[in-house]
Amino acid sequence: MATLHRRSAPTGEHAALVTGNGEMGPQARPMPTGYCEAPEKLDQLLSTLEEARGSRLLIVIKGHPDPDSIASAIAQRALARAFDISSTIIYFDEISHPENRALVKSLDADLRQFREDMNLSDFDWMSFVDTQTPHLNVRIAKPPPILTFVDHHAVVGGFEARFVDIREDAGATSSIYAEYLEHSGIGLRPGNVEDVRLATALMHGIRTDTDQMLLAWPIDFRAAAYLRQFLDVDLLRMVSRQSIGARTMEVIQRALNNKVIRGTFLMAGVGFVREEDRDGIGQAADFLLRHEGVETALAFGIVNGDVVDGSLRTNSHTIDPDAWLKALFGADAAGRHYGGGRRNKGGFRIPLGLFARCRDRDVLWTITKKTIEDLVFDKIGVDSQDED
Ligand SMILES: [Mn+2]
Repeated sequence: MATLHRRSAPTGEHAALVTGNGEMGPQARPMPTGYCEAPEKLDQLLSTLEEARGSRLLIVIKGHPDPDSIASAIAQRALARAFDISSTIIYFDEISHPENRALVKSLDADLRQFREDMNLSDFDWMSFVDTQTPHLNVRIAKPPPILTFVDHHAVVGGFEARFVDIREDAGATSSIYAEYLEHSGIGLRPGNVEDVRLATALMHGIRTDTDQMLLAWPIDFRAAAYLRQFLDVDLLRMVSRQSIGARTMEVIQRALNNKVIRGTFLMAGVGFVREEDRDGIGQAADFLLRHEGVETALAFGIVNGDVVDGSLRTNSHTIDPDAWLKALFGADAAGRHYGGGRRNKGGFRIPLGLFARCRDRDVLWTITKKTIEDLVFDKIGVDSQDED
């Protein structure tokens, strides 16, 4: 009679790994997942960091910090630290999403928001993580040269950096950083509180950017396999709890009320939205994409009274959000595109300029809504006058 042997008990194992206070159970030992997608990139990165040994590094998060950019920045700091490089992580736009504020707080991540009295020229180098372009949002006399640029978005324009790693077949920048950590020998240490937090942040970044692994690529699964052994599952559960704030709920409600569906395309103008609630537009697009028969959802509004802000989500095989939004909205005089994105999602921001001074908000919204709807419906080839 055959006997079934289990390698380990299916229950209780989770508890044996890492508990909330970072203590390790008896089975914890880093487990190699065995495959490095880009060993040559890793070698280049390590020699680039070696060249910068002992220097001062400014790690830049552009746009509103999100889980992927936050985790990637912390990982970049950890890698740099192994070369005695001291790093400061800086961001410019508010951390608008309550979950992301909770994340930064529970990671004790020491991110600094840019202030006028900071002298960015004091740094020897800059690193950009999870950002499509390597430009600072502020003008400074002498921007430090770029040491590293790591991203998973399609690149925009040319630039110079010592090390560039752009992988469009990665669901998250966090996955690329997990690969560096796993195969560099710098790696994460089981039970080390800071490393456990970093692993948890990277996992959260990957899950967020891949729609909870639904849109994950091989590198994302490999990263998750590596990170799994270091995770603080309680912390991960806490930071990924999906509560929706009252004001976001209101934006979603307006999107539902105003939705217009043409074929498989859904558009929803949400009117005026406060700067701190702008993430509600993206969440509205996420939600509306679940509408039966809809393949692409676009939600937009006027944020802060002066910029048209929109989010596109798609399951369509024929719409590439990055190319689609760039072609639709074009670029400003300096050649910067109003929109961009990656495989399944994208966004755009169009300043209203002089029109932001229009005193009649209803008129301003009507013009904005009409313009965006006409442009989009022209592009997808339907008449916006058609009724549902
Ligand atoms: Mn990302």
